[in-house]
Amino acid sequence: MKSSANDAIERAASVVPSERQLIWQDIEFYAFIHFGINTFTDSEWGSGGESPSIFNPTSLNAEQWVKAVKAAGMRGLILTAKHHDGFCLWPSKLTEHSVKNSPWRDGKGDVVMEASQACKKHDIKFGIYLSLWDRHEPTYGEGEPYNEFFKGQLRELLTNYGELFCVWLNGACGEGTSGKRQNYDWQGYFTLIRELQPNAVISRCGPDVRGCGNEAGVCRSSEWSVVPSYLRIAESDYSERQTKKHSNVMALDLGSRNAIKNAKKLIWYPAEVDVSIRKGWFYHKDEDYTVKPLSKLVDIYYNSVGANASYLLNVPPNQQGLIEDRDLETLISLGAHLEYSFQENLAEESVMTGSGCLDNEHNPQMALTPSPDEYWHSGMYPVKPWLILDMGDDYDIDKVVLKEHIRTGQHIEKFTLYGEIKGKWKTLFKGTVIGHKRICRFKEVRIQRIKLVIEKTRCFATIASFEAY
Ligand code: FUL
Repeated sequence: MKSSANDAIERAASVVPSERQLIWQDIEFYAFIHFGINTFTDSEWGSGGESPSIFNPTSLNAEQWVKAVKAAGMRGLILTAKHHDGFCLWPSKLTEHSVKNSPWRDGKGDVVMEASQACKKHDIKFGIYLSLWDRHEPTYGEGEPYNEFFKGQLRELLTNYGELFCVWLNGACGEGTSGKRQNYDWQGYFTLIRELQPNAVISRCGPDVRGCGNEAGVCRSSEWSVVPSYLRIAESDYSERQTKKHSNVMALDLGSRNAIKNAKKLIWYPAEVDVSIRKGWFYHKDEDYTVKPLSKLVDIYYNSVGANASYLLNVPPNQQGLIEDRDLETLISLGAHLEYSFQENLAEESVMTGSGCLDNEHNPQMALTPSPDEYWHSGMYPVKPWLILDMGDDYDIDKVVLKEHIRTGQHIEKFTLYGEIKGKWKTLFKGTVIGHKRICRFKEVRIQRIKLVIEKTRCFATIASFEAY
C-alpha cells in the first residue's frame, strides 16, 4: 500500500516548469535598477506627496547602466517603473505624478523607454518592477477603481516597451491616502500580463518566481523548485497563506519530503535571491562606503545561481542618473572573475560511464552534450545511481557544475562527488538538491576521474549537464 508521503513524492516528481519559467531559469543573473523620486529625496520609501519637479537627473544615461550590467555577466535588467510613492518613470496617461511633470528632458523624457532601448541595443533582457502599493494614487484602497487604474498602468507598460522577460510585482502593502487597504484583483492582473506578455514571468507577488525569503543574498541549502501552492499569491491561496502562520516564505524547509507530505497541491515555483550592491535599494551618497566587496558578490553568486536560485543584484543610479564609479568597478571585476572562473570546461571532451540508463537515447554520455534536451536518465526508481567522468588526463579542478533536466522535473535529493586520488575515491563535495544548477566548489585537486553518486532521488535521476573547472 502506498503511503501519502510516497504519494506526495510521486506528485512532486511530476511537477514541471512552464516554458516561460524555463526561459527565465537560463537568465540566472540579472540586475535591479532602483531609481526614482527617492533618489532625489535621499530616502527608501517616498510618501507620495513629493513634487515631480524634484526629479531631475542631470546626465541620465541608460546605456551606462546596461553596459555595467553586461560587464558584470548579467543577462537582464529590471527597472523600478513605479515604486511605492507612485511616481512613474514613464509618462503615464493615468496620473499626473510622473516624469511628464518634471523638468527632466523638459517633461518629454521616458526613463522606461530609454532603459528598454538600451537593453535591446546591448542584447540584455528587460523587465519592469511595479509596486502594487501606491501612496500617491487617490483611488488606492477603493477597490475596483484602483484595480482598473493598476491594470491601465500595466497595459501601458506591457504594450509600449517591447518584449519583457519579467513583471516584478512588489507586495509591500500599506494603507493608501484614504487610510484603506486595497483589495487586489490578482487574477485580473495576471490574466492581463499573460495576454500582453505571454513569455514574461510574474515574479514575487506572482505565480512564476518566489523570493527566497530574505534580502540578505542567501538562499536555502536545499532550494526546491517544487513547493506547496500556498506559497504562491493568487486569489484563492493568498488568504490561506496569510492565515497559515507556519506557511511563510521564510520557512527553512519548503520542499523536502517532510515539507510536502501534506500539501494539497504542488507547483513549480523557483527561488530568486534579491540583494542590493549597497546597503539601501536606492542611491544614498552616505552609503557609498557600503558597496559590497567582490568576494561577497561572488559568494552570493555561488549561493544563488549555484544553488538552484536566480541572482537579482540591485545597482542604484545616483542623482545624475549614473551608476557610481565604485559600483561600476566592482561590477566589472565581478564579470571578469566569473568569466575567468568558467573559462574552460574540462569535461567537454570527456567520456562518461554510469550505473545504467533508461534507454540508449539517455545514456551517460548524454550528460556531456551541449544540448539542454539531451540528458542522462537513470531509469525508474534507481538505487544509488552513479556516473563517472573520465577527462583522459589529470587536471586541476575546483568546481563541478551539475544540472538536472528540469523539463522532466526536479528529483535529486542528495548526492556526493568523489575524485580519484591515487586509485582511491576521495569525497570532494556533498550536496542535496541540484535542480536547474548546482555549482559544487571544493579545494583544488589534481584528478582525471570524477564520480557522482546520487544517494537519494525521487522517481528517477537525470543529469543534463556535467562540467568541470
Ligand atoms: C521591498 C520594497 O519595499 C523595497 O523598497 C525594495 O523595492 C525591495 C526590492 O522590495 O518590498
